[in-house]
Amino acid sequence: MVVFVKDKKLELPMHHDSKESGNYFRPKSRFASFAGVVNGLKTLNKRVAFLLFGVIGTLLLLARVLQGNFALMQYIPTFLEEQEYYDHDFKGLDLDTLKKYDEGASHYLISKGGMEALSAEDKAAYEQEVEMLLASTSGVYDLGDYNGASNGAENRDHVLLCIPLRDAAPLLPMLFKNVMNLTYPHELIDIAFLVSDCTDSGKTMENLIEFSKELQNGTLSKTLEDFESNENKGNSAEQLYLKYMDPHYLNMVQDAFTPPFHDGYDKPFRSIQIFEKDFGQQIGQGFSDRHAVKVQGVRRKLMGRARNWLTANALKPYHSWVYWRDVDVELCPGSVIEDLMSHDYDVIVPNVWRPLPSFLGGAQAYDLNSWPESNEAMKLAKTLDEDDVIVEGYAEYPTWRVHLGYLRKENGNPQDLLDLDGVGGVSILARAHLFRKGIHFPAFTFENHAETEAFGKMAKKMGFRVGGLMHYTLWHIYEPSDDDLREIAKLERESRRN
Ligand SMILES: Nc1nc2c(ncn2[C@@H]2O[C@H](COP(=O)(O)OP(=O)(O)O)[C@@H](O)[C@H]2O)c(=O)[nH]1
Ligand SMILES: [Mg+2]
Repeated sequence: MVVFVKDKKLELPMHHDSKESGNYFRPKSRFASFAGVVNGLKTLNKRVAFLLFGVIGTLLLLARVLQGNFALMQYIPTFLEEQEYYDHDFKGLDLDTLKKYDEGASHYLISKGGMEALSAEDKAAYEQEVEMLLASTSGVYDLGDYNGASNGAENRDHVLLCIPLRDAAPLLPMLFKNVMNLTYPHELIDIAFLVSDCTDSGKTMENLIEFSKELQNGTLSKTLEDFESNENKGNSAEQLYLKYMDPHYLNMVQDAFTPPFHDGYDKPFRSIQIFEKDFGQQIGQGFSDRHAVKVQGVRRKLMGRARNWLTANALKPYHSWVYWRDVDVELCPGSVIEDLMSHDYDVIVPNVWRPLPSFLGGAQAYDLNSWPESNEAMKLAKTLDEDDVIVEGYAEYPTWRVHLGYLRKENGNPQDLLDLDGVGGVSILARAHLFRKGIHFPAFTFENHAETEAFGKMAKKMGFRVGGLMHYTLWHIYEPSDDDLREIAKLERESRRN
């Protein structure tokens, strides 16, 4: 009954409890790099090593404090207790322990005489190691377990949060604050970014990597404070339009970004992945460039390709839901994922509005891509070429559709839902199994639509429920168009004259 034969003694290697000793999923303190130094000193007296460590640490701390940087003092490393940080592809592997199996280690589990030679504890530890060894190269998933429950947070459903980015460096602080503000348990969210076709000399990527590291370190709040106080210096000319915005809206923004935040605000996410891939997008990312009617078909098909690359690379078998979010959402309830889930739809979107300067009416429906199909649009489609893409909000395409955007009432019931065909992409929650079934964001013309509207139509065609919330509102940022900037300049000149 010898299971393995060990060369030397009847002993198992020390069981390494990843929860007690430094684990590589644990947020590292800024002292992390000293771990290597301490290791190197193992041969010396441990006391000397710790004394050295302590002295160097204290000196560093003093130096930072003297510089007036208190970030270090505010950060207390904590162990991430939630099992979900370590499950599935992040099983608690201890690579040092597993290393010996590279050499084909062998063990006696019982004595040669047939007597139990191992304590129950040793046996359990050994079994855990074997389990770990198996988990390092194999995994089993019952895909029936990941269908997405309407009470996903209680059901411990894993969510993939997908965020496409292009030339988005200035928007990243706002995005990350909104991401931290998500109350869906962070340990259940994997974040996947796709950065494409940037023309900002790598600024989007550089900041994204920096903020992601800080987010996972639990130190992003402080980093953003420092970052923004540097960035905002001398920026007042660009912020001129704020004079013309509704003060009530500006107060809502101020409130949203002022503590106290929810308990899990600074908590790391289960994982962050950043993908980079260019698709040759030529259309500028400025407001007026990207909203010209003639560029819509090309732009939206390219966005479709980008989204498909992102899901194809990031979706894991254990994800039950996928939440798509644009970088340029300014205001969003932190509970948006739970709220959208609670309706038990397969694809669901909120209403998306944007604030406007007072001379343009103060606010407006932004996302016109969420709608139920209309007879007029079906008739219009019949007159178009197979490859033509209908885009909403342009006189060239009179669809007479009812837009989710225009149904919003300020004090309407946020639960009110409308069945939809097309959906906009600013914030989409979809069950992950739709993507597994092949539903995607068409990068070609599908029923005279592309990207997110075609996604909604395709989901509907495959029998899924697609809906939108009429009075549950997310606010897209206001980006002054060329015309708006001219108007603001004119008003400023007039006010100086008076
Ligand atoms: N990866 C990638 N992301 C993009 C591209 N174009 C826009 N985005 C991102 O996709 C989201 C929606 O784009 P945006 O230009 O704001 O769309 P709009 O608000 O409908 O005009 C934002 O998060 C952008 O940063 C692109 O070509 N590739
Ligand atoms: Mg946008």
